[in-house]
Amino acid sequence: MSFENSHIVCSIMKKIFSSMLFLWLIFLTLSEAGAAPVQRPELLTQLKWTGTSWFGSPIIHDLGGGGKKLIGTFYDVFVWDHQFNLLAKAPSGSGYPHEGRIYPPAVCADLDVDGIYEIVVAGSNGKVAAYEWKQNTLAVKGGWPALACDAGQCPEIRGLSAGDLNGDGNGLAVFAADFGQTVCP
Ligand SMILES: [Ca+2]
Ligand SMILES: [Ca+2]
Repeated sequence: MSFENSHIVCSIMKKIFSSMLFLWLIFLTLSEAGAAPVQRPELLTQLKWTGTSWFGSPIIHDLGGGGKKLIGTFYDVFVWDHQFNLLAKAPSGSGYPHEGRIYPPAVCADLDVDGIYEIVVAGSNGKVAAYEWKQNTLAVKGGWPALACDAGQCPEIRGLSAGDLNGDGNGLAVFAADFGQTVCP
């Protein structure tokens, strides 16, 4: 390699090295900025005898007022107050609005914008139940449970969501999914 070529290669190497150094410094700066101290977790309580938890994340919501509440969906639906006192329970079973395990995360929203919040859960046999939070307890909403069945099959529901389908800001539609297809109750 001639001296001139060697000089060009060296110059390119220097540029690459200085670019990498610059990126590394940006990375270090961002890492430092994002390394704020995190509060140590504190065990507040241990809730027992709820049954197995599947994929229903706990929900913290005021359900329209009266302080924050903790909502748990396992087989039964539980609502605790902020001090973990049980306020209400909606049981699971063939004679109830929902049955079997509650596999997907629940929907917690005011579906029809009437000021009353609903907790929507899905279980076995295609059942999707909406419970209203009224007078400090859970009451099944009129017209529910809905059945999310398709081609005569009513499977366990594995996915649940809600959205304002037509974008008019008024009301949410609930969507349920089983093994690979979306079925609307
Ligand atoms: Ca409502
Ligand atoms: Ca709408």
